[in-house]
This record gives sequence, structure tokens and C-alpha cells, in this order.
Amino acid sequence: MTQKPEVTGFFDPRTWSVQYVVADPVTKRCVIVDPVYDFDEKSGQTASHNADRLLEFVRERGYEVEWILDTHPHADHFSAAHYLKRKTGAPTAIGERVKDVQALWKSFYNWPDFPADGSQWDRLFAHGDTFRVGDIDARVMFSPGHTLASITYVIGDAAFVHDTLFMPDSGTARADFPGGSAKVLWTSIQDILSLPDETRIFTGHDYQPGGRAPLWESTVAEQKAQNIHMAHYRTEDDFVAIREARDRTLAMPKLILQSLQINTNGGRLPEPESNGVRNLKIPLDLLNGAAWD
Ligand SMILES: N[C@@H](CCC(=O)N[C@@H](CS)C(=O)NCC(=O)O)C(=O)O
Ligand SMILES: [Fe+2]
Repeated sequence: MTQKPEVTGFFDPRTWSVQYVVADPVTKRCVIVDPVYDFDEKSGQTASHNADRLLEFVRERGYEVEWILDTHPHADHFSAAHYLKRKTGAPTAIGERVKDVQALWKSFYNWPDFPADGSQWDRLFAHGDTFRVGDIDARVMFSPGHTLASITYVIGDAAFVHDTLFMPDSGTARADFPGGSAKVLWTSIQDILSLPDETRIFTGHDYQPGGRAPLWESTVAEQKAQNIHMAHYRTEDDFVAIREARDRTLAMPKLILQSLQINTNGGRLPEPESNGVRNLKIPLDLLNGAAWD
């Protein structure tokens, strides 16, 4: 019988992100998936409101955190992995191809001394790696396409797919970031859709189409029948065509240049300079996709 973890989603309306606490209710052990560290781009202020909400929930339930997991280096918000590691002592993990993303952004930010070796995390998962959440079996599938390093965590009957499939009425993730590919994303989505039909799918963002309330849980069967990018465009060529056409219309996420700087470094903020202030570096004219009007 497939094990059923207790999954609690925490929606962050500022970044439309869904963060998860995934627990084995019997052993009271849990993992945190894709936690957000708050950043206000107008003032430059950072905060731990989202991460503290997760910690409060974990405390209330009497859970012990076993892992802090990221599905990929996010391009639209900061990861709270490092903050939560300091607070809980739990190890951090991400997919091993994060090294390729680090190499790319190391050159963009011109950081000659930055170790693009994944040493910023406690564990780098390879495709097929297994681990446990309490007594529940978990495994890792590579799901590249949105980024080079994206992975899916399959924990019991629940798959944390982050930026591959969104809710069926919302479609799929964009594939136009450096290292992204609509063709590769198609293959990753096929792998996710070949999980058992009753597998619970937990997405990493919800952009609330039509202004509806945020949602984040579906099933493989629902995605196969109803996802607007998959069900209506069943061939790879159709999918790639609609995905690339939509990507041409999208502005870059407002925090991409800030986020990759933090997230390729495991969620660490830059060290303070001699005046005690931390600074971000913004490369100019590196990315396309300016929305001038
Ligand atoms: N407006 C958002 C856009 C964020 C964005 O581009 N999200 C990515 C995931 S990181 C995506 O796949 N969006 C799909 C879409 O908008 O169709 C922002 O500025 O942060
Ligand atoms: Fe993303």
C-alpha cells in the first residue's frame, strides 16, 4: 500500500509560491519543501515571515524537521533554506545539476572565486536517489526544462513537482530562463504523468487565473485530462509551440537577478560589507525580455 504523508501547503501571495511541510504523522518527522525568504525589492528589506510561519506550524504539531528541500534554484524569490537550517539544524538538499546552474550564473555575476560545486548544500540528489521522511519512502526524479537543475520529490503518494505542471487551469511553467527548454520540459512532464493516476500532485506556484482563490493540489489523472497545456495539445510539437509562444510574451520575473544570486548560494544573503550592509549585484543588459511599455 502506498504511504500517504500529511501535506500542508503555505501560500505566499507576494510571489504566488506554495511552500510545504510534508510529514509522517506516525513518527512526527517532516521535511520542508521550497520555503520562501521574504524580500521587498522597493525598500531592499528582507524578513523571515514565511519561514517563521513554517517553523510555528512544525512546533505546534510537535514535528522534527529531517530535511530542508529545494526543487530548483528559484528565479522569482529567495529560498529560506539557509535560514531554516540555522533555526532547525536540519540538512539542506537540492538536485545535483545545480552545479550547472551555478556555473552559468557564476559567469553572469563575474564571481571568479565562487565554488560552482554544490558545496553550499548538505546533499545533492541524483536521479533515482531515495531517502525517508520518518517511515515514508521518498525518491527523486530529475525534471529539467524550467531550469537545468529542477527535480521532483515523490514522497509516498505525493509528488512535489514545483515549476513543471501548475494547476490544470493554469498550465505549465515557462521554459525560457537561461538553461531552460520547452522540449526538455515536455519530457519531464511525461515522466511525472506516468506516475500512478491517483498520485497527488503539489505545484510550486499558483497564479490564481481569473482571480480565483489559490489552489495547489491535483492528481495525475486530473492533470492528464484537464491541464490546459497538456490535455489540449497532446503532441510534443504542439506543446513546444504553445510554450515558446507564451514565453515570448512573458516579462522576466521581477526578482530574477536578485534571486539567482541568493539561491545559487544555497539561500545565503551576501556577506555584509565594511559598513555592515549587504549588497546585491545587478548585471545590466544581460537578459532579454525588457517590457518597456
Ligand atoms: N510575475 C511573476 C512571474 C513569475 C514567473 O515567471 N514564474 C514562472 C515560474 S518561476 C512561471 O513559470 N510562470 C509561468 C507563466 O507565467 O506562465 C514575477 O515577476 O515574479
Ligand atoms: Fe521557478
